Amino acid sequence: MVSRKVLTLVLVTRPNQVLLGMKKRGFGEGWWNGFGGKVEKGETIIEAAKRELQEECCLTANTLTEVGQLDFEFVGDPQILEVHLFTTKDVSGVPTETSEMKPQWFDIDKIPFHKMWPDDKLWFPHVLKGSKFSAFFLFEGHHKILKHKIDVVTEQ
Ligand code: 6U4
Ligand code: NA
Ligand code: NA
Repeated sequence: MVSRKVLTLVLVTRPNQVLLGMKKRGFGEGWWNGFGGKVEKGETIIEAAKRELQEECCLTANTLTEVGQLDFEFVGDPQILEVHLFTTKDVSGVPTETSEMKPQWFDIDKIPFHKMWPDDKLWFPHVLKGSKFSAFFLFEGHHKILKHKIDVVTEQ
């Protein structure tokens, strides 16, 4: 049976820069990524996105804008990961390293795609333009994309 696991991913931006975190453990360890994780029972997706941002880098999101959904299938695994992607410019606090993530600001022309999930280079340009989109990726292992499709919902 195909099941879906719902996750969140938050990109914090400021002019010409995006905040990424080096994942120190677990899924995606060793790669730079936005902040996020599993939606828990009894919370909304937005509540989960805010909680994970707080837990992983000590920032409070005052607003979040939903910009896209990323669905990931892995060959041999019946579980689809459904990742809800948000952006925000409006946060309180200071990015702080935690046991899960080490945050760092990157210039948008110096995003370290070679040390990120391989799908990121495909959809980041849409986010940076302000487009909304829905995407699907079929992975073999964690490094190889066999198929992908990105549908832009609102073009910018
Ligand atoms: P626990 O088990 O509680 O430590 P949790 O923090 O809930 O885990 P985690 O860290 O496994 O969840 O969440 C994975 C994070 O990685 C989510 O923010 C979604 C994100 N993610 C998963 N696949 C991705 C991919 N292919 N590209 C990407 N982000 C991905 O950019
Ligand atoms: Na996480
Ligand atoms: Na979590």
